[in-house]
Amino acid sequence: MKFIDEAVIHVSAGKGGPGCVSFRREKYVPKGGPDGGDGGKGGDVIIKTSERRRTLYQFRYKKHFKAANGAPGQGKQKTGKNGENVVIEVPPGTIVRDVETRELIKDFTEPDDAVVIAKGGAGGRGNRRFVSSTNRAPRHAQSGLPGETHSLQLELKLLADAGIIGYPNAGKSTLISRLSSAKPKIADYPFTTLTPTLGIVTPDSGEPFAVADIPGLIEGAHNGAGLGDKFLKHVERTRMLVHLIDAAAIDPDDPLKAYKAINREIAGFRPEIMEKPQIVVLNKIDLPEAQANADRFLKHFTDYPAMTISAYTGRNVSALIDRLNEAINGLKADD
Ligand SMILES: Nc1nc2c(ncn2[C@@H]2O[C@H](COP(=O)(O)OP(=O)(O)OP(=O)(O)O)[C@@H](O)[C@H]2O)c(=O)[nH]1
Ligand SMILES: [Mg+2]
Repeated sequence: MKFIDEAVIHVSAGKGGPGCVSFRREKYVPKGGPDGGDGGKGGDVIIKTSERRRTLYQFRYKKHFKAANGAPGQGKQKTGKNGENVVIEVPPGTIVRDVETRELIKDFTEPDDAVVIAKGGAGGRGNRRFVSSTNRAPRHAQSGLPGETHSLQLELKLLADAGIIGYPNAGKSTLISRLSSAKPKIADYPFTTLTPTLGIVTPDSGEPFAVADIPGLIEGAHNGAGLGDKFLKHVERTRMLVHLIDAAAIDPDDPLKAYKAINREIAGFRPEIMEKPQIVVLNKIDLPEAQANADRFLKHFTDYPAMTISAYTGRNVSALIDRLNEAINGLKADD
């Protein structure tokens, strides 16, 4: 099961600055020699990996990247300034291809990797470079060379930063449709979602992150019940978990029953998963009885941070985004 994030960007490196035609002017030297400097080199476009980036979401709005042109050469043999480079940050794991030929340009596997993806044009030579035995006062200079331009296809296999687990019908798909622009099917019966849905969440501050809805967990899942352990593997690859619980369906006599059952399934599949950070979210708080049930649940609950929301009305959902954002940012890069 792979989620692919994609973007097309257009990069152009800077043009080289033109060389300069100039002659020395000095007192008492009526005919100074040529002293026109070279143009500066155009800036490069560089792509580098950064652990700060987790998705290609940034390229939804910014698709064009242009490095600065080199400055013209000047008299007194002064070379023009080089154009400034543009550095584009992508998450490790990003693959760069030529849009037209599909040719692989670079597979960024390393966390600190940088490649010049479009080279700036060389600056033109100034007139002093054209002095020869037959031409001591050349009156021409070169113009700068154009920079490279490319249209690039970026691809990234996305891993979800947070996985939403919980019983069928808990509201996982509803929540992901609230958190992101994903539009999974939502319905009032179990096993509506048959494959994980990924949504990109854009918090008020900081990097977007990816949340996946993990379908099909029920009692006995790790032994094959329901959709079985098909998607438990997916849980393993997320960095943290959101355990979503239908607060209206909490058993008043045994409020933690459903919660514990899901945890048993996960622990039965792979106990290490329980060591991942988790936020317990009691959903459907808008329904009658839900608040009273939630109070019963939360009364003695200390396993993980917990909160109540309504994915349906949106109540407290932005607080959940803040908490997820904080938790994910607090994780080390290799978690
Ligand atoms: N009142 C209320 N209903 C909700 C809330 N969240 C989800 N629902 C409803 O609960 C039902 C199930 O929601 P889904 O989002 O499909 O649940 P799911 O966890 O994705 O279910 P599966 O895909 O079957 O595992 C739908 O009828 C939703 O409209 C909520 O906060 N309040
Ligand atoms: Mg669903």
